Formats: sequence, C-alpha cells, structure tokens
Amino acid sequence: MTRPKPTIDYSLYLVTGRELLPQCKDYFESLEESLQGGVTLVQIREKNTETGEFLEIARRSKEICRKYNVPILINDRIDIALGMGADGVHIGQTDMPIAVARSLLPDNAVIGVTCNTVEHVKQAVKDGADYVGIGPAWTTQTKKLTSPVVGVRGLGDMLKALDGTNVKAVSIGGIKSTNALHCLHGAVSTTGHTLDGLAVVSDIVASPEPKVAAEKLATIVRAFKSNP
Ligand code: 3NM
Repeated sequence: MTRPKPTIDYSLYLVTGRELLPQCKDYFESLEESLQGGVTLVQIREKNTETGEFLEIARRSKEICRKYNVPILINDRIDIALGMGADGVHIGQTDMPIAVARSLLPDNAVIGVTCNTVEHVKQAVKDGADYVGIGPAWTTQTKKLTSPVVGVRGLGDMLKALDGTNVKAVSIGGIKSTNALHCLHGAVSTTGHTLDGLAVVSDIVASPEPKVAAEKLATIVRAFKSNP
C-alpha cells in the first residue's frame, strides 16, 4: 500500500551546520529554539561525522522535530535516513542518483536535490524529485562552492524550468533576514513560479539567539506568501 507523503511546508528550511554554532550554544538547544522561532522543515547535514555519531544526532534531532510536527530530512546518507526513520533525504549532484535513492527508501519518502543550473532542475524534474534546492543565491562561507553564484536572476531562470510541474523550490546560499525578501521577490519567474521557501544555515545556526533569527526569517516568508 502506498502511504501518502508528509505534507511539507518549505517556508523556512533549516539546514544544520554544527561547526557554526556559537560557543554558548548546544546543538540540540539551538535546534529546538529555531523550531520555536518558526522553522518548518529541517535537514541534518553532517559532512565529516562518523556513522554512529551521525545516527545518534539524527535520532535525537528527530525527537525534537516531532515535538513541533516538523519533518526531518537527511543530507546524502540514505543509510542514516533509513536507520532513524527520516521523512526523506536531500541529495547533491554528485551523490546517489534519485532513482536509486527512491528504490531504497520507503515509497512516501521526500527527495530533494541540489540544483545549480537550469539543466540540473530539468533533470531533477525528470527524475521525480519532490523539491529542488536552487542556488547558490549569494556567496557563502558555509560551503565550499563548486558552482558560480546565480543571484535572483539565476534563481528566476531555474524556477521557470519548474513551471507546469508540482516540484517545489527553495533557494539556498547566503540567505539572511537582510536579503530574504529581495530573494523571494526577485526570484519570481516571469511565468509565475515562486519560491516555496528559503533554506538557511548560518543566519540561524551561528546566531546566539536562533529563535529570534528564525522568527525574523519566518515573518518575512509569511509576509511574502500572503502578498507575493
Ligand atoms: N548548499 P548559508 S549553499 C548547503 O548552493 C549549501 O548548493 C548550497 O549556507 C548550494 O545559509 C549551502 O550559511 C550553504 O549561506 C548555505
């Protein structure tokens, strides 16, 4: 029997980045406060963490996310996602292909893909992605970028490739409360597709007050969605 996919609100998508936490902040405390501030979706991204530790972090993070009814996705590691019952995975261009990920995961798993070009977006649509993470919108210190910054114009071009599809889109890369509205407005494609949300690491994780940081961003996305 096919189970329905979880309903996902992509508005404020927190991607974790433990190495960015301020000294005063514990990882789980920061996660919980960001959920209190209005994060609507969480991705656990651990690039240099051993499997056992990653699994434990993901399990505890899931318990916290469940308290707030917020879905949790795992970056790249299908085995971790399966091991702790995540709602889905986020995969990069050089990670496992979507079709293989789909064949391994439960039929209701949500799969998102990083897309840096219009071609990536078209391929992700063909491959059956549920959402695309498009960017980098702006430059960032959080990830060593392997493709050029696209800016709002580039985001708009990628959104156009989603017209007529059900695939959702979030933008990522250098998004902060100071440029979030510009990103949302500027990235509307001329054929009418809009971003479903913003994916953010440092503006929330590096803040000593992640609840306040998340509240600011959530308010901006809500305002945009009520009056695009
Ligand atoms: N992916 P911050 S940019 C994880 O462009 C990630 O594909 C990107 O971090 C991409 O919000 C990025 O701190 C890091 O700029 C985003």
